[in-house]
Amino acid sequence: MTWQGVNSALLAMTVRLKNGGQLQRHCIQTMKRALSLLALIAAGSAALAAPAPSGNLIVNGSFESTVLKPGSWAQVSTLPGWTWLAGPGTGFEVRNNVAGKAQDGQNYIELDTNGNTTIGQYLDSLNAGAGYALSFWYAPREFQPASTNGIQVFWNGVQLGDTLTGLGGSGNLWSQHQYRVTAQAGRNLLSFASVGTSDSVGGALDNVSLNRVPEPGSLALTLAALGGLWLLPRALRRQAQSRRAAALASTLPRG
Ligand SMILES: [Ca+2]
Ligand SMILES: [Ca+2]
Repeated sequence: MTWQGVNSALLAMTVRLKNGGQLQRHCIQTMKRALSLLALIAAGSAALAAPAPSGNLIVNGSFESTVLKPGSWAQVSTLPGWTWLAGPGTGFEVRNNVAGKAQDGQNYIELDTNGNTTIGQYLDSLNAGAGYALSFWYAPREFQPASTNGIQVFWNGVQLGDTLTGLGGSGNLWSQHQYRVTAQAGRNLLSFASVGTSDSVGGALDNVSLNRVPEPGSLALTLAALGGLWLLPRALRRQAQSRRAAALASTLPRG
């Protein structure tokens, strides 16, 4: 029987028992409340169990698709997942553990290729209005001043946070940066730009990830339903006690 069927049956019972006692009506109301709570639990569980995109949604976020000899670097015209957006030339500078180690895997990229460059990744399958957790790692170029090491990150053309820069030490001194972004309808664009002195040395980027943030409403709904399930037996016991007390009082002689 469907939920609508159960509800209709309960309504019919209520009509038939219209001239019945208060006890019967209490029973019907209690059953309806219990079924409503079960429906709420089912809805919450379905929302929680609904398949949500999982894992890193960025293609080639660690720049490992390019095969390089260890300790070497190269400028390549294409980089899987990524699009050259602006800057001198059209190259991506990929480095395999040279002038500092990668933060993840073997490769990372330097954004000031032959000059300040902007690269990006288009994302066409995000859910409009949904939240996503963006994470990436940045390092200033070793032994270079902050004036040449800046990078900026943009979500759909809007800069996230401040310009990242710093004085480079020995090797890559990686730091993680995280932002919460919201997807717009249709195509979304994550982009990175090198800024500061345009001189072919600059900030490095590695291990870019974007993951769907679970919607808190689904979790809250399920927890509320489970809380109601825990409280239900106590509520039913109290109603039964009230009904027994009322029934006993009705049998006592009136003074
Ligand atoms: Ca990497
Ligand atoms: Ca630079």
